[in-house]
Amino acid sequence: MPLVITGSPAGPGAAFVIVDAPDVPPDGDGDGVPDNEDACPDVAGDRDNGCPTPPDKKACKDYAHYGFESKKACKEFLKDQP
Ligand SMILES: [Ca+2]
Repeated sequence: MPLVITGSPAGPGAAFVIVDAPDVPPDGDGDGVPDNEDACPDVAGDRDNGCPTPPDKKACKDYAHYGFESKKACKEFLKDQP
């Protein structure tokens, strides 16, 4: 848990107060999915796992970029999309 040292409200010369900072997990790509839960921590994504939705079946050539184990898994995901 990170610690933040803040100045004492009592003013200069008073003891410092150490408080716990809110424990916000890092989100390197800024997509709102914390890195420890993000299957694509380096790519901002719109899916629940933090990975982007492939625009079409051709994009499944780069299946790993979209967080899939295989091209097949990518295509099956797209099949279920509206
Ligand atoms: Ca991500």
